Amino acid sequence: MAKKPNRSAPALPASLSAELRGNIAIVTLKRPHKRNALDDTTVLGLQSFFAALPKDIKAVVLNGEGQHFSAGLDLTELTERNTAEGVEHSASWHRAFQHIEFGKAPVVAVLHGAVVGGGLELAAAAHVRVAESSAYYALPEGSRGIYVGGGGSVRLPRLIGVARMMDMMLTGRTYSAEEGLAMGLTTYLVEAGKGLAKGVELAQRIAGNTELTNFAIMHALPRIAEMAPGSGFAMEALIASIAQADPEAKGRLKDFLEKRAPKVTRS
Ligand code: 1HE
Repeated sequence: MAKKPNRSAPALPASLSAELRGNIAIVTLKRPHKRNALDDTTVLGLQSFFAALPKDIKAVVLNGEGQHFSAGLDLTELTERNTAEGVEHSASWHRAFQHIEFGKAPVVAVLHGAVVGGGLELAAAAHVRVAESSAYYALPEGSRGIYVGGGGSVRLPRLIGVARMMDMMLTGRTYSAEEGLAMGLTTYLVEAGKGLAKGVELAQRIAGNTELTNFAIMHALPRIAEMAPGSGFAMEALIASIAQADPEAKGRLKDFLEKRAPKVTRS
């Protein structure tokens, strides 16, 4: 285990690093020699980190060292598993990625190079995806004789639809960062080398929201989106009323009405 980054962040394996910068954390996949392929240690490390985020961290940036964000599952670990072990392995990814998607703070993934297989599943668990122009998306599982196991069947169809995911898996089709914009994989497209700065800028903006609003957006919105309209409207009304009763929200609304808060402008 590597030493702790600082403050009260959990200890991480050598394949991950974390920097705590004010109220945001920057987590980096650090296996560039293996193209940031996700082995069990790294997946468990991600789970530990996101499960025990220091209390004052309000947003996280997730990126990868080297030429690629992630080559997906570490295929060397796959060969020895029997069926029961395979189920547990997939479940371990589900647990880890749940801590990202439904954790304590929104996550901005910064993508470049290969974002493939389990790497794309990891990116799909983030809340915002910044893609440098070099990024490309693929699901090579079909050609490898395997199947997504990191929650891809659940998360990716919500982003790109079942038909597109089927095509990616069946034919091995790849999409560029730019094509990903129209599809919903890329949230922001930036030039090569500009991803981390953009990711940090967005994370800082997210960290400036109230905790209650960020919680509602992360935890309630995806669930409400799946509800039947009747239940969804009722749930939305309840959450809206809880949010606006927060003294922090009241203060912010007052600030706007008394001309202390910025207007919404198109920059
Ligand atoms: C790996 C892996 C890996 C690289 N597992 N070792 N993922 C894939 O099918 C993608 C497989 N990887 C690639 O297609 C390419 O490596 C890349 C396009 C990502 C990068 O190419 P390149 O030319 O920069 O690197 P490389 O020479 O292919 O790889 C460098 C080393 O990383 C090499 O090891 P070395 O010991 O020969 O130096 C590679 O073997 C190693 N490497 N990718 C293990 N994935 C929860 S289920 C999810 C299911 C999936 O994710 S399936 C998709 C798996």
